[in-house]
Amino acid sequence: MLAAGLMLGSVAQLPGAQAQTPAAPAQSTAQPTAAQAPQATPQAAPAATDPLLAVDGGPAVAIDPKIGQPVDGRIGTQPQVTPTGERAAWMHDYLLVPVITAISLFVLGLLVWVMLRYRRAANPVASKTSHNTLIEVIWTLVPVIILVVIAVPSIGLLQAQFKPAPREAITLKAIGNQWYWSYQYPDNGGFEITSNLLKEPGAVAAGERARTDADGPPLLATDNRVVLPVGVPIRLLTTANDVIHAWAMPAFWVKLDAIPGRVNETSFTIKKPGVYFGQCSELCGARHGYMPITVVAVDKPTFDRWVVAKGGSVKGAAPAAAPAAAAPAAAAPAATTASATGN
Ligand SMILES: [Cu+2]
Repeated sequence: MLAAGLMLGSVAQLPGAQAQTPAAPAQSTAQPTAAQAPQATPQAAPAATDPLLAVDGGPAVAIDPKIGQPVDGRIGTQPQVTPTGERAAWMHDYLLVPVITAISLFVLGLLVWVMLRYRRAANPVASKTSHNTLIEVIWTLVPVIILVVIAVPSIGLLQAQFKPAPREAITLKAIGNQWYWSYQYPDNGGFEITSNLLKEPGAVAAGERARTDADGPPLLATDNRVVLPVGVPIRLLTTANDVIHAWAMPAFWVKLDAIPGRVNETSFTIKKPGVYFGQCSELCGARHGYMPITVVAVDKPTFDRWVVAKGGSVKGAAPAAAPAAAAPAAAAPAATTASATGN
């Protein structure tokens, strides 16, 4: 509550601007905010009735300890679960690493050869040669060819990483705050969730929820996970409320700055259901290391059920009978939140 009070205080100094900053639930999953503003905190009731929507209103998905998180002793990139990520990992593993390895070994070989063959004892009279046209042409042309060979797939990959999402994409807007992430789903009624680090069992106050292994690794697990559908293009928008953050998810090959007053965009499609962990990757202050990102990728029907449970709406779907009845009340303030937050 203190944190919420401070944040509200600071918001008041900015006339009109971002009056609905998702300030309230900064530190705790408990809901001390009910009495405040029309926040529409999406801890919707239907969640409790659906076993799939058990954990903090998110689908319960088993964590594969080898995918979507760092693994002890592993070298290289995390296993990629998006087409762009697979392409980038291929380029790294089968083009860049072999080229740089060959160049390094070649230069090392030349150095060793020069040190042995042309040391003073073996070669007392130094050559006075200062030019050799053939060698100069070779050592100019070969690097040019190497760079062109790298550039061709590299430019295509760069383009793929920032290709605008197709029309039917689902939008996830990630908003960086000191020091947590909040998320909006503008294509699904604009509801919002807030994602905080789950502290270790020894570090929580009495009654506060602590991390368990089912939540994920230490410093990476969050209370409210981002839920996204598999096989559907995702349009990721990032922005921030205070300083520059960066939304980074290694298994998706995504790292995008979140800048106050500005919206950045990229897109990706998740191929594999699972739980994926990432972190803020822009030094954003004292607790920069404590604003992790957790994404649960599920099939589209499960995603749709989660959206409805959160008070959101699903495009193209006829409003479901029972849960939708509760939705409009929650959805309306959520929509004003989205528009007031602007960008
Ligand atoms: Cu940050």
